[in-house]
Amino acid sequence: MTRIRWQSRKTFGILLGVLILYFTIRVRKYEHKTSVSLNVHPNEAWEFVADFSNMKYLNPTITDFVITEESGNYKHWKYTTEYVEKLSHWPYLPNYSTAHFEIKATTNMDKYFINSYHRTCMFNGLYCRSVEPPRTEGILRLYSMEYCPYAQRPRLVLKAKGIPFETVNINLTEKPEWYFKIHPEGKVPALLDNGKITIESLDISDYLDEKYPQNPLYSSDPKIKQHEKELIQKIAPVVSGFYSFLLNNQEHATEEQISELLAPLQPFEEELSKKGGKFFGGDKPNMVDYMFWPWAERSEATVRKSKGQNLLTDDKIPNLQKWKKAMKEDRAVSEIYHSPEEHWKVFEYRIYKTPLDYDTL
Ligand SMILES: N[C@@H](CCC(=O)N[C@@H](CS)C(=O)NCC(=O)O)C(=O)O
Repeated sequence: MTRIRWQSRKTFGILLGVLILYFTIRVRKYEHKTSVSLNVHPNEAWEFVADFSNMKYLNPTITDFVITEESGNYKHWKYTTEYVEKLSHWPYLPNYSTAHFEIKATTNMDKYFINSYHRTCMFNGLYCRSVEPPRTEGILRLYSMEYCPYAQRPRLVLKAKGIPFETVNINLTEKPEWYFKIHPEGKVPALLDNGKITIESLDISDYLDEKYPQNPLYSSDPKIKQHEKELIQKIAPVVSGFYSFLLNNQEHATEEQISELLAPLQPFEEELSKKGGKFFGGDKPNMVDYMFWPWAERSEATVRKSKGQNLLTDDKIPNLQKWKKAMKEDRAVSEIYHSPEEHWKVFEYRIYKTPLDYDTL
């Protein structure tokens, strides 16, 4: 082969590669933000755009679809659809896509906005890429995971303060790529407030308490507030003692492990005894109560781990045990409470790799 022929083959190969790459990347993820203005009554316009079968007229490459979820009202409609399309520039293999559609009317309902976010599975469904569900304007979004104790903290704060919010649960065993733009390590929780992202459970909780004045969760006295913040810092050693016992493979706790578990609880036991109240916040839970609660809720799982050996008996931490009972009655706590059996299934999965389906827990 002459040098010139070899060179042109190489150039052709590179060009072909670039073209394939371009089409592959181009069709993987796309987002439509369309504003439609139709010369008909707003209700008719709404009915047109809210019905995915009409999307086939707007996008003739769609060959089949099914609606898997829908919710909302005439002003704001959301639905999820799974559809098959043969893209005009690559019609040889069908693409399987999931799309979240959102149709929103302007205040005087003369215009409708359609936002759609798609997850396209290319090459006959061999390769998929997920796309974040559509955001709702003006509503806080919490990226969470139902059984994550850290995410439970801001969820408790949101509930306790009655702040409306939407939740996007993240699959932490198969993190979606788009989530790394929200949290660089792909951890939950994260809060999105009108484009502003806050991470770390404590920072999110403090941010919410500062921004929403209803039911303040810290004392208005700076000295007491400082003390409350210091107490919150003492939760970390409780958490590490808890996990070092729970996530090891032994069945029975040694005396050393029991004291490791109990020692960091002492400042909290003493605080409750000094206060003489039901909660760290006195007669109602405050930030200390809510930041501490997720691990108290999980503490009964230690009984299952140690095959019935109760490590945290009433005589060792009488005030904390009373506090736990009172906390279970709190509205915010009870709304998102999970039983020790459920928590134990999650821990079993982490310790023994027992198969687990979070959706059916
Ligand atoms: N310091 C963080 C901890 C958050 C955290 O560790 N979250 C866990 C779930 S409970 C997580 O996202 N794990 C996934 C990972 O570490 O990749 C906070 O307080 O928000």
